[in-house]
Amino acid sequence: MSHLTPILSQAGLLKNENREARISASTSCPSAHDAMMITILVDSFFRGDGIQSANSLLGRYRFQMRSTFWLTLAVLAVLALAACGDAATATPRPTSTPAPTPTPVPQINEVSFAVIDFGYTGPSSIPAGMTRISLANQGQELHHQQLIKLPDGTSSEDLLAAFAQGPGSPPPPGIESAGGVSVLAPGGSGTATLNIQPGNYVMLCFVPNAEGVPHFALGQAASLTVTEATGPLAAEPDSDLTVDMSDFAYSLSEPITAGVQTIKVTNGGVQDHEAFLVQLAPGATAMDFLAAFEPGAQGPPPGLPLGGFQSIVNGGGGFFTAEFAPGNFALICFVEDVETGAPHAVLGMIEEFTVS
Ligand SMILES: [Cu+2]
Repeated sequence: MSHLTPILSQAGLLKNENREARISASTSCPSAHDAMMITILVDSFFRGDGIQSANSLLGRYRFQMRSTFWLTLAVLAVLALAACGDAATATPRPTSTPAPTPTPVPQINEVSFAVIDFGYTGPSSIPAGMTRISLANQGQELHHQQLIKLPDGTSSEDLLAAFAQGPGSPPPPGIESAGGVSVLAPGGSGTATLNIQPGNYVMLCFVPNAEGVPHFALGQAASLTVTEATGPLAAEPDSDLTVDMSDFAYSLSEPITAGVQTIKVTNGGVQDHEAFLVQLAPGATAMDFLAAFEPGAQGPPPGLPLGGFQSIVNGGGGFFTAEFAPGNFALICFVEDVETGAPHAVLGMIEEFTVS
C-alpha cells in the first residue's frame, strides 16, 4: 500500500475500491498517479468546495477549519513526495567491487660509478631510458666521466687511438658527446641525469695530470653498452632552473640560490658544450682557476670543482644536482672550438655568479 494512502483516505479521496487498488499497486514511493492525486489535493485546497459553504457564519467557521485541514494535508503530501524524491536521487552505497590496481609509475634508472687513479668501476651494461648516473671520485686527482656514443663500426680502441693523437686531430666521424658527470675534486661526488639511448659508448677522462697527459691515455677509459629499454620510460626529473648553452654563452632562467638545486641543461648551440661547476676561492676569478691548469702553473687551482654536466651534442641536454653554499661560482666550458681548438671558455663561455 502506498504511504500516501492514509493521507488520501483522510482526505476522502479514496471513495471506491478501484482507486484504492490503483494506489495500492504503487511502490513505497509515490507513482505518477500519486503525484497527480497530490496535485488534485492542493488544487482542491485553493479552489475547493469549502468556499461554497463560507457564506454563513457557521459555514465560514467550517471553511476555516476545513482550510486548515486541507493546508496541513497538502503540506504533508508534498513533504512526503519530496522526501521520497531525495531518497530516489541519493548517492548509492558503494559496492564491494575492488578498486583497480594503479599502474606503477616508471622510475628513473639509478646507476653508480666510481673513479680512481686511473680507471672506472661500475656496470659495463645498463638499460636505455631516463638514467641518474652517480659518480664518486675515489682518486687523488680531479676526474670526470665523459660519455661518448660510438657510431656502428667504430670501436672504443678506434676512438682512443684518434684522441691519443692530441688536440687538433680530427675525431672519428659520427661520434657524439653524450653528457656525464663533470669534474669532481678528490672525495667529491656528483650526479648527471639524462635520457640515454641504446648503443655502444665509451666513458673517459680528459683531465690532464701534472705532466699534461690526459687521464684517458693513462688508462682512464671504459666501454659501456646501453641496451634497449625493457619497459615504459620514466619521465624527466623536476628541475629548479634551466641553463641554456649556446655558442658561446650560458643563459640562466633565474638566479641560483643557496641549497640543493637540480639544474636542467640544454644545448641550443651548433657545437658541443658542457656546464662544469666550480666554487671559486675567495677573491679568485674563473680565469684564475683556468690559469692554474696552464703548463708550469704553480699551486692548486683556486676553486673547488663540484661536478656539473659533461659535454653534450647540440640539441641534447640533461640534469645535474649540486648543493650551493653562499659564495662565488662559475660555469665553464672546456670544449675545444672546432675551428681554432681554443677552449670555449677563452671564447667567452664562462658564467660567474654569486650565491648569497
Ligand atoms: Cu662550450
